[in-house]
Amino acid sequence: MGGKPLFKNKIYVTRPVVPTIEELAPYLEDILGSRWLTNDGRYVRELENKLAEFLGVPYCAAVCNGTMGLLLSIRALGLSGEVITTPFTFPATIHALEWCNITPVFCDIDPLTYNIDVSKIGPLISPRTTGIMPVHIFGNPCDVGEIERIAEYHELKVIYDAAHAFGVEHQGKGIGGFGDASIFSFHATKIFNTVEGGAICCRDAELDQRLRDFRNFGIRSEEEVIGPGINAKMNEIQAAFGILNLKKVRGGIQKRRGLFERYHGCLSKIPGLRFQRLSPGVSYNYSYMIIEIIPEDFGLTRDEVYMCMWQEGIKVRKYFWPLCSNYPCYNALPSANKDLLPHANRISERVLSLPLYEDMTDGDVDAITEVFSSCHNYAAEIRRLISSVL
Ligand code: T4K
Repeated sequence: MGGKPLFKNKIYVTRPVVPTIEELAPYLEDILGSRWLTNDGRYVRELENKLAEFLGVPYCAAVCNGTMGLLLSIRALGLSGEVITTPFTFPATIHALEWCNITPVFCDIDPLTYNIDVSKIGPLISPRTTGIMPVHIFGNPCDVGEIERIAEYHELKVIYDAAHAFGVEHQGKGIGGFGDASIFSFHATKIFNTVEGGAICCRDAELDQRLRDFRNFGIRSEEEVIGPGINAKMNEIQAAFGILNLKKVRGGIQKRRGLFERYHGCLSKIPGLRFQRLSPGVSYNYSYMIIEIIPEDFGLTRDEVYMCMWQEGIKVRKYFWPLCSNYPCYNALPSANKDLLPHANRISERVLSLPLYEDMTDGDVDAITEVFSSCHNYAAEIRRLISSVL
């Protein structure tokens, strides 16, 4: 508001965990010395074994990114026609369907958990439906029990987009163990990263083999190509990065938990702010700090608060706005009708993702929450000022 920004050095919504040069150097020496750089190398194998154990899943195939993980699973499970999914997600979820010539059918979300509203899935099932692709949004597990029941009854496949849910457990079970397949993202912005990368977890040995073939052009052996695969391989340097970062994940989650709880403590005192409701029986990964702003009670809209935050050098993000069903490439679909997606449209206009990462301090959290207090306390003045400059 004309003063100096609170954070001279901007504070981002997230920062990646990285290994030290000293940690990485022996791996690089080995990889460069052996000249085995990719195509099912020993470090990819080692990472996959470690991930399967960490995630508590029978099979885990590493891929070059989460989006390719979605595409491979869709193809390997033979989905076609229509797939029911949530509009409240990152574009990758919906684009993956579109890239496989599948029509996404948008289902509204639960206004408290922000996950797909399982009670609305049934009426969307048509003779063309072959699967459901829910997202454990911000790492919060979907109603996996009910989704399994619906899928079994209607003989549908389930692919979970678990991009945000690395390390999450649902009733003592690793979240990657539900559905026909679950996809994790290991992008730099995730709590576990391999710079870019991802993995597909499943419980079926045959499917796992098919996914592994598909990620390498469909090549099963030098003399056999089993289908139209693609190149979705992770390379050895990414895998080494992952092996090192995996050691830091549990500590990272603990650190994030402290920051998350501090945010909660401070923000819950301010009127007009609401938190995503976490599913019961969940061991959460604290990957995102999401706040919902109720303008009538807070005094400012989400977009007004966003402007204030950016002025203070706090690079909050509007995850996930715009809503996928409102993108020009999807808004003509019958299921994209705003009247059918009231909760998703409202939540998308109200949420903000706040900075949350291991290197943050309690002082950072206190400073950010202080800005929220000021926004609320001086809402009328701020609104006047904003409208005078726009
Ligand atoms: N499904 C879901 C539900 C997903 O959320 C995603 C990805 C996917 C599928 C697909 O998985 P991948 O194919 O990506 O593996 C970011 C990520 O690029 C994206 O992976 C992620 N979701 C999404 C939620 O967040 P942007 O466009 O917000 O990224 P960007 O570049 O604005 O980065 C956000 C902040 O992170 C920056 O302001 C600063 C910090 N940052 C970022 C990078 C790349 C760093 O500090 N260092 C970095 O190297 O999408």
